[in-house]
Amino acid sequence: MSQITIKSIETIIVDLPTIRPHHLSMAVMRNQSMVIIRLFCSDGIEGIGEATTIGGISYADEAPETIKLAIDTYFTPLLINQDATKVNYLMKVLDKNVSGNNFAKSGIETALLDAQAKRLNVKVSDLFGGAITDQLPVLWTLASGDTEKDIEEAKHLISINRHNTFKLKIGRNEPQKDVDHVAAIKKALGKEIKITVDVNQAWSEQIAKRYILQLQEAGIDLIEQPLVKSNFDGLARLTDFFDVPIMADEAAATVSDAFKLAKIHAASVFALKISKSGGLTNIAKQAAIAQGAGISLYGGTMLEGTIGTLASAHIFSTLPNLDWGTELFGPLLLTDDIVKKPIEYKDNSLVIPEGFGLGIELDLEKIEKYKRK
Ligand code: MUC
Ligand code: MG
Repeated sequence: MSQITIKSIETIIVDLPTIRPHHLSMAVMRNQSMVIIRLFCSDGIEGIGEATTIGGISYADEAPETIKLAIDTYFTPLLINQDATKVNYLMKVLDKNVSGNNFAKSGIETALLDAQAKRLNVKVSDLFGGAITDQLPVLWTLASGDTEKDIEEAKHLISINRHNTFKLKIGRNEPQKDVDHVAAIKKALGKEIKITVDVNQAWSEQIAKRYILQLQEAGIDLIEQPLVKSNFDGLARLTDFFDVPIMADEAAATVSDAFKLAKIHAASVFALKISKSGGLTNIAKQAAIAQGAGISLYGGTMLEGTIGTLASAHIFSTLPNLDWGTELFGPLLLTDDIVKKPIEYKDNSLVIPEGFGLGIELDLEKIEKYKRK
């Protein structure tokens, strides 16, 4: 059989408005910019991928424009005419020749896996031993910037059975103001509703000690990334000190971060994201480290659209220790979609579609409409 090769790679920046402003400690999002990757192979199969970050270059050290440039200028010449079926080999070539750029690598690996799974008539999750479940629990982030609006939003989502767990983004205001905001929402929604908070690295260790105590007393279920991502020892001290579980997000980016954090038990939970880790295969490796260390898992998002969200869902669906569910709500934060059939969300969960590969088809008219000119 003649070799199946990669013929061309197209990258498209798509800008989609959000349904409301989304307030994080480092940025306020009013739209989301996604790099969509179309990888065309000699057997006529197209693999689709997505590389997306948050708030331009404020969240991570890659931005939509640098992701597109890195793929077009540096990744593509390394991949063209190579065997499209050798995903691990191609990722090794990229790792050897490209330093960092994990978001871009994740988008390319997604496209390669989508193509390979379609070629074999299986789902992407089947390439990792198969899904344990076809439905993943999904929380919603309340981040309108206004306490009353957040309460109203949560009550509505609870009433239509779309979400029963909420994450609050804090770290943008004075700590006491943020903690009062969280406590007011917890009180309004009641004991049954789980609330987590994401500080996105905004606190020093001393501030964290003082205010996590208040959050714990208010009944908050999980504290995400209170300290700067490089402070692994500080995170370990907080994990040891508090009853409320501490989750590493920005700190737990790569496989080697997972190993170093696990070694000192710096967190009780890891937030996994395909973008930070450089792809789905690395998520499986991080998950194995966590499992060995008795650390729970949470399926994180970089607020990707449907493609990145489903790529994440496929790998998360194979993990036995996804104790904290997921936050794969990215497409619901956007006013429109660029695939023919949007993801179904029901019973506080995301339903992974039937169909080979990721199980989606691009809507090329929508891509044309939202494509950055
Ligand atoms: C983050 O740091 O977790 C995930 C959900 C959300 O609202 O923001 C992201 C980023
Ligand atoms: Mg986070």
